[in-house]
Amino acid sequence: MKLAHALLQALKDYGAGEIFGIPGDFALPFFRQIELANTLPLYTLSHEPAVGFAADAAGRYRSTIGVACVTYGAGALNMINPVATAYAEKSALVVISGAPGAAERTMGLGLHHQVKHFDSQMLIMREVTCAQCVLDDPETAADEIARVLTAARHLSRPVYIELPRDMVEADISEVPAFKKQGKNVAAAREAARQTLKMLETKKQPAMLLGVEVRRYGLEKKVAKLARTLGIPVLTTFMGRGILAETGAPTAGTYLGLAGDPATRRLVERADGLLMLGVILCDTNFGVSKRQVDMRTSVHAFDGAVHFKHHSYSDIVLEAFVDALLAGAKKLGNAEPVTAIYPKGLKAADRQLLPQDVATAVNDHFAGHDVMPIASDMGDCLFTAMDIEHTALVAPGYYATMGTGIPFGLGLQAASGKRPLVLVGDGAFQMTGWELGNCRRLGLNPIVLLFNNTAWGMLKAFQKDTGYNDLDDWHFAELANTMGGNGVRVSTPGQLAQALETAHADTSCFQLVEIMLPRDVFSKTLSRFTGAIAKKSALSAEADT
Ligand code: S1T
Repeated sequence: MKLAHALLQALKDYGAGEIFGIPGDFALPFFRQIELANTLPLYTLSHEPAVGFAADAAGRYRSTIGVACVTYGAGALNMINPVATAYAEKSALVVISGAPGAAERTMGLGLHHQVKHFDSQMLIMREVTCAQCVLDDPETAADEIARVLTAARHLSRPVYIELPRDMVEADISEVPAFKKQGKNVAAAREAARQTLKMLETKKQPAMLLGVEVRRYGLEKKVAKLARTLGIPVLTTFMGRGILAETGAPTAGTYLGLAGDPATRRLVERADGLLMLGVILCDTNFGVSKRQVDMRTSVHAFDGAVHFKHHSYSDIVLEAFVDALLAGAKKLGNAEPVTAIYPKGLKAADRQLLPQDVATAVNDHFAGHDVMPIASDMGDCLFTAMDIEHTALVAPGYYATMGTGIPFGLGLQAASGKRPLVLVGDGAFQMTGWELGNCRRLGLNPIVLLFNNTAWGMLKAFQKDTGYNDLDDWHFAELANTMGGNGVRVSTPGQLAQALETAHADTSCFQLVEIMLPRDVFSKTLSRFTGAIAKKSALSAEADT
């Protein structure tokens, strides 16, 4: 069969639900086949960073692969940041790039979009992906596609497929079907037995969940495990939103000194901590008051289970969770600990503050269905920690801006659910314009734009700086020209009304521009920056 059709069918069989992309002459032949074959819907956007973020979000939501398709050079290299985000945050993003054909490589001329040499792009992509291939041989193409897509699913990391434009209609064999990772059941059982034995002896055990629980589609199983064990269940900052769609109660998100003290103590005072799929990084543990004691923790991550001072390698997370489920029994006697979120915003006629946005959203969710949330980096993400626990896609570790709107578009394309998007004015300046594609693509997110006319999070770190101030772009007034509705609000009453109006109008995207003071931040961000400042002061003192 034609290589293009074999590749498209394989993408679908390995879990993709759509393709995001921007064509270019090196990719035109493949885009033509995408349209003719109609195996997967194609969403074209305006700038490749958004293509990568949207595809990543779609894969995260589905716990499978997301697919981004771009042209050689200018397109693919424009997408390095989203691919790096996917790598750091363990997301199975598949990048397909058009490339020069064999004849063009022997013309003896430098080609447009080429960098140093023909393989420059592959060399750059190697650094931000876990597997790569060039489909330049019909004999090996099918197995190469299977190898790379399997790596994406097994390792939950991005992969790179380079497709020379003269190979799109080459005749190749069918791509071998996806095979789930082999399970080292005996090792998983032994690790689970030891884990449960340890937890049974503890007075204050707890469970901390990270992104791999979502990436490998294990939320239902982990929710059942949580209910059986009957111990407090929390998520990391990056893992926020995990279990939300299972209805299992969670005790909130562990944010160290940036979070609620009672929540913090559940993790830091746990004498037995079971960490599933948790990335050990600074945004998850950087502002801990008391470092997690790895001697009394079990950490299952990246295909291994680390137990006190030894590790079980080659244990896939699902096998470990299955083994825990098989042997689990109730450990705690206490009722499950459920986090409480602020509600009841008074419609007073006063300046809005970041905290009010979370309360207003919780009030709105109380009267309507909870919405999945896509968030950008900035105080909007810290504010999200006070919003009801719901499915959340956010750059909680790699922490890049520009994700919010594209994440929202990818989330809605994959889920069919209308998302709530949280974005600051600085990040909106980067990729907010992708909203202009909503009418053509049939998407209608509700966007809450935190407009403090500044790179506010940086001002929280450096208060007396002028270079972090931005102009007021009056974003709400631009919404209509982009095919949506926009409104600017400055008081709690106006915000509550704007949420109701936005919810009622499903005809197009709704942009609610929330005017906030430049130097007032959410409680969580204030505590986060305060904790960072205290830690750096302490380490500076220690050095003297
Ligand atoms: N560029 C990109 C692509 N990502 C980044 N994270 C940064 C720069 C650095 C950076 C932050 S937070 C921040 C910047 C520039 C300001 C965000 O401003 P805005 O979107 O308006 O949100 P808010 O005002 O709520 O902060 C992180 C710390 O590295």
